[in-house]
Amino acid sequence: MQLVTATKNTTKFFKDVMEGLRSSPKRLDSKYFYDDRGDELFQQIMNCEEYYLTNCEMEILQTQSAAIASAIVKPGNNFDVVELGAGDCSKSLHLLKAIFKLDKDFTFFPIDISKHVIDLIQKDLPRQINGLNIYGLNGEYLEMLKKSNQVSARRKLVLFMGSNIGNMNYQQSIAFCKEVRSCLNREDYLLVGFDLKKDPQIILDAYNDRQGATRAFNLNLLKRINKELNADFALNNFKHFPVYNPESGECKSYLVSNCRQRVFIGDTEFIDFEEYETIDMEISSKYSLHQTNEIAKLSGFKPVEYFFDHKHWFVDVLWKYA
Ligand code: AVI
Repeated sequence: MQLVTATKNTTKFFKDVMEGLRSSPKRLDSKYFYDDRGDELFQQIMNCEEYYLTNCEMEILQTQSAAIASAIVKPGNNFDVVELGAGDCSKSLHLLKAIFKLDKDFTFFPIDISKHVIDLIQKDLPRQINGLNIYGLNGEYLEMLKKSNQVSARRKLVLFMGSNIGNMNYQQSIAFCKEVRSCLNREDYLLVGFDLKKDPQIILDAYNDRQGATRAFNLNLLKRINKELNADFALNNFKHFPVYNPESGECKSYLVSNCRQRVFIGDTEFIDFEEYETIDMEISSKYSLHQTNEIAKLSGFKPVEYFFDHKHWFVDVLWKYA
């Protein structure tokens, strides 16, 4: 059974990679960044001085979790917490603790694309919150959110933090939030973490850290393709190149081919690159507060409370099903 799943996942990975590299302009899906090494590199990014997002949101959760919890917990009206893209849970831990103080009965459903991450959460989180019910779900956000509905019919708080929504463009984020809403009910909430527009240089630096962690994170996807799909990307032939457009709020990471080259993927398939041809690796969208309200409205939610860090660089907004 496990073998069947592994083959299916590899086939999907292969299909997505080939489709992305055969399109013009070339692209790869950033959800594939997160193999075991990718998870490690993302941890390194989060510890980089330039990557302010984690610290901003951590400050919000450390200082305002009690307020978030009290907006949601209603005596006698049980609910569960679902986290889309749970990662290491270091931020949500503060909120989970605050909720647990008010209501010990809820189940936490962490959802993550990385199996490694879900295994770690299931092992470590009970040590931090003794008695917490955890039901880990490894897979794609929406598929697993639907699965959580099959497991429990309770009211829900869905967490979509860490600016994960930024890894979509504006239209995609609306479509995604609509899909999330279609899995929810009238009394449900969504807590969304948005990285806000700010000095463009600060944003660009966050995706071009001096340590080279973000560069390694991007190149690691080529390494992963080499390893899992038997490809022969020469990593030195690609340059990490992030750009930020302060008008659209889109920060995009590219890998740029240094030379004309042919890359084999498996024994028979190959992809040709022109000199300076790009691979679009990732989008990290930044928003004004007004735009976050528009996304809420257009996807069927009503913003009920805003939680900012002290610099107002980041916001976790509590939306209610409307
Ligand atoms: C996960 N996501 C919100 C991160 C971001 O900021 O877009 C991923 C990342 N990519 C490069 N650095 C961090």
